[in-house]
Amino acid sequence: MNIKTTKHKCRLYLITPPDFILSEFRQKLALALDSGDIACVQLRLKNASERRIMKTIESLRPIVQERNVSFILNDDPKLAYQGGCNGVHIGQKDAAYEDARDILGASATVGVTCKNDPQLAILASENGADYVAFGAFFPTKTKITYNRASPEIINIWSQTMNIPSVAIGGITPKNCAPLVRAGANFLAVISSVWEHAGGPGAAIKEFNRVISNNS
Ligand code: TZP
Ligand code: MG
Repeated sequence: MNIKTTKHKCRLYLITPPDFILSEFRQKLALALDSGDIACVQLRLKNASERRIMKTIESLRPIVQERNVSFILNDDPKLAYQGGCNGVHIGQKDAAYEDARDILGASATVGVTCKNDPQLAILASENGADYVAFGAFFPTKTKITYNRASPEIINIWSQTMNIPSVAIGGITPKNCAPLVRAGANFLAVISSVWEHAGGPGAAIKEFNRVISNNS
C-alpha cells in the first residue's frame, strides 16, 4: 500500500528505533504491525553504510508490504528506489524535492520535513510533496532538535491545506490527543512504541484507542 493519499483521519506512522539487531527486530516489527492499525513504517538508520541499509530494506520491506503497509526510507531517494520502497522521507538537507521525485517517480510517496515552518510546508506542497512533517512537538531523546512546534500549526494546516500532515517528536499515547484533535493525519513515533513497558504491541493498541477516541 502507498500512503500517497488524500487526507484521512489520523493514523500511525511508525519509525524504526535508532539501532537494532535485525534478526530480533524483524519479530518485534511483525508484532507491532499485527497489533493494530499502522499506515506506514519508515526505516531510519542514521550513519549506516549503504550496504547495511540495503540489507535491512531487503529484510524488513516484505514484512511491512505483505501487510499492506507502506514502507518508506529516510534520507536517501536513490536507495529507496533501488530497494523497492514505497517512498522516501527527506529532511531539508537530505535531497532536493525535485531530485527525489525524479528518482522515485510520480507514484512514490515523497514526504518532507518542515520543522515548525509553514513556509517550508507551503513550498513542499507546491512542489508536489505527498505529506509535510511538523515537529518536534514534545521533548525527545531520539534526535537533537532545534524547533518546537505547537498543535496550532497542525490545526491551521489541516483547515487550509490539502496535503496530509505528519506530527513528530516525543509523541506518546498520553500526550497525542491534542494533535489528533488538531487534525494531524499521521503521528510519527519511535521511542513511545519501541520502549513501551508493555512492548510495542501494547503501545500500538494504546495509540489506536486514543486516536479513535479523539478523531
Ligand atoms: N524528527 C523530529 S523529532 C524526531 C525526528 C526523527 C525523533 C522522534 O522520536 P521519538 O522517540 O518519537 O521522540
Ligand atoms: Mg533526514
